[in-house]
This record gives sequence, structure tokens and C-alpha cells, in this order.
Amino acid sequence: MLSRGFGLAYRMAVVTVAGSLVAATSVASGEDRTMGGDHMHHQGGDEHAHHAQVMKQQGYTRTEHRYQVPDVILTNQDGQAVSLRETLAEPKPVLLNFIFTTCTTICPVLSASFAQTQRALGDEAKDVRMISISIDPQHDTPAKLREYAQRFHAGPAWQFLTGDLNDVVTVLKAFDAYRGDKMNHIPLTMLRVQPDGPWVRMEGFASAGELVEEYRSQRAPAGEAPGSS
Ligand SMILES: [Cu+2]
Repeated sequence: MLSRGFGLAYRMAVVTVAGSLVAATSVASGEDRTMGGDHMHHQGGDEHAHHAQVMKQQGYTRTEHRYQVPDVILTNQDGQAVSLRETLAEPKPVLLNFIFTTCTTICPVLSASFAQTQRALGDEAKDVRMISISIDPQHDTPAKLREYAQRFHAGPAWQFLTGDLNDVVTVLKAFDAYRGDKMNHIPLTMLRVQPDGPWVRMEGFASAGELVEEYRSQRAPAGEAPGSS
């Protein structure tokens, strides 16, 4: 039963990766169960059950936060050093998520969502930076990230970062995304339209349509009706 549930969620993820317009939330089906603290230290076969459960979550939870960006130097898919603090200080909107390239459950859905968002934004995509930080930096070398970027047709504004494990953990903690182990990662997307603004934290599966809408409503000057598309 569990493996059947997982199979469905997995298949849906693959369908989304294939580039169809399936909203990430459509992955959710069946019972609506949430993760409990008792899943923090699972191992072995439980991983699939855990993932199946995460994949069944519907929609996303939206909150706003101000995070202190740690001063760490990471490495992008081209092997260039990137100061996270400096790059996030640039006056451009940014979408940020955490992924690892060998993930077959949550991350492909998040990455497909970014890929789709990129396409949905069209010409505007070059102004919206996307940053995907690997939570498996020991395996995800720049070359692995480059392959992954190609798999998702990442455009020039979408950057993939890896680095020293300690630095990645520092970043995860700064964004309240550290769950102790990459197998326990949560589906999470962050959006910030300008450096002095808050981070919109979307926990769960935000579809490309939802990301674009969120981006447009954040960008709209006060008084203007947001999400007019
Ligand atoms: Cu994942």
C-alpha cells in the first residue's frame, strides 16, 4: 500500500518534470497527512513512506520572515566562488530553494516548478534570479549541478550553488530549513523581491502559476491590483 502510494507520487513528479503544466499541488492526492516530529530519525525503508507522505501534502503554507543571510562563500555550477550575502544584496528579485541532484521525490517537483516559472515569466525571467542551493554538497559537485541545470533547461538567471558542508548547514539554519539530514528535507521555496523586503516563505509545493502570481503581487506598487494576469 505504501509503495503504491509512493509510486503514484513519483509518477506525478516525473510527469511534472517532463514539463507539462501540471501544478505541483496536483501531486497531492488522497489523505492529507502532515509530517510529525517522529519522522526526524527514521531510516531505511521508512524513507519512502516518509516521502510519500510529504508528497501528499496539499498546497503550501505562506509566511513572511526576515532572515540574516550568513556570510559564506559558495561555488556555482561553473565553479565560480559566490558570496551568498553579496549576491543576495543585489537589487533584483530572487527565488531560492534547496535541492539535491539525486533526489527523486521533492526536489524534481521544486525544480520543475522553477523551470516552469522561468518559461511563464518569458522575457522577464532574466530579471528574476533563481538560486538552488544543494543540500548534498559532498555529492553535488559543480559538474553535477551543471548536468542538473541542463536537465531542467535552466536559463542564465538560474544559478546552482554547492560548497562546504558546514557552510551549507549554516545557510540552511539561517533560513530555518535545516532538518538534520538531507532525507528529511522539506519542500520549501523563498521569494524576495528586493533586498530590504521580507522573504516570502512557501512551505509545501508552490506551482509555477502560484510563484508567478506571488512574484507579481509582491512587485505591484501599493494601491495597484496584484495578480492581474
Ligand atoms: Cu529532494
